[in-house]
Amino acid sequence: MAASDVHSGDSNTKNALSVDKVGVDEGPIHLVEAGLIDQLTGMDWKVNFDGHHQFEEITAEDDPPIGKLKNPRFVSRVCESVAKVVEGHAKKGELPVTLGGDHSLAMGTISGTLAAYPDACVIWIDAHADINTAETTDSGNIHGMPVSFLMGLNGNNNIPEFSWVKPALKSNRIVYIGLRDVDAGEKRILKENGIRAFSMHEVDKYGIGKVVESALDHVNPNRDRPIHLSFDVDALDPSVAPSTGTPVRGGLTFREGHYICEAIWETGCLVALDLMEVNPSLADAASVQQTVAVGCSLVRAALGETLL
Ligand code: EXY
Ligand code: MN
Ligand code: MN
Ligand code: MN
Repeated sequence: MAASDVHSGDSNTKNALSVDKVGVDEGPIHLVEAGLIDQLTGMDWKVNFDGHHQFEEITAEDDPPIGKLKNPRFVSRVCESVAKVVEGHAKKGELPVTLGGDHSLAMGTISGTLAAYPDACVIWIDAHADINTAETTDSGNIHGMPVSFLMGLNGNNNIPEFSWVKPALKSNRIVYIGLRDVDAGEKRILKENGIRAFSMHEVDKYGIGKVVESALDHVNPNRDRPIHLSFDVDALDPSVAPSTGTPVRGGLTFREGHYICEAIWETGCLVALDLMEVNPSLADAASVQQTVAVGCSLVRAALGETLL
């Protein structure tokens, strides 16, 4: 097997502006301490573990909101750095696995993937669409916005702090699975841009097998484009993955989540993987252990672990 590169990062600060998200930076540490690297090595991957990226925090006074955006300078700085790391590994033919951390990091990981593979497509597994713009966001949390930056929906990214983000993601190169908590402004953006999304309604109606096939037919009809899989654990039902910042009931089962990962692996097109939003601070020890174990298991499934 080719080398994979596992690294972790977090675009979240612990300052007073982000108390709603404190703790998500611990997620990657738990995933690694649970033995993820050894598990992948045991699957014959040659793993280069970058370690946990550390970033100098910016104090709240030095990082006031820009418009509604919270912690904009810090989030941007972390994502830009992650973009360079992912691009570098991808260009060496390695498969970058990024453990979050906050899903705002996908602004970095997908920028890196698209710099290395301009024709890549994105499969985004989430309860949320994460496509609010600086205008439509109510919360100001950038983890609800990365797709809008990747698509250049913020006035072509004219917020100077985010001007490094190239609007490289085309609306027909991203597909969602698992949505069930989408803001009104986001629904409008999805419609206006013709973005294909499979909500939990479609998963219930057609079954996960058909949904994944249709999603691939949309973004990768000939199964020849590189795939970036960005998996937010809150796509899973909270009974399966309770330790996450924005749980929404009615989510994917354990097997539906794993099926997605297995089916993407089977295409042979996977070039980058994110596992995001594991937050060990938000639940009791047993729930944390359960969520971390599911997270490791999803990564293994996406990297070719078979059931037989
Ligand atoms: N749509 C809401 C917002 O923009 O604040 C909630 C976003 C939650 C995002 C999580 C990571 O997927
Ligand atoms: Mn988050
Ligand atoms: Mn997300
Ligand atoms: Mn989410």
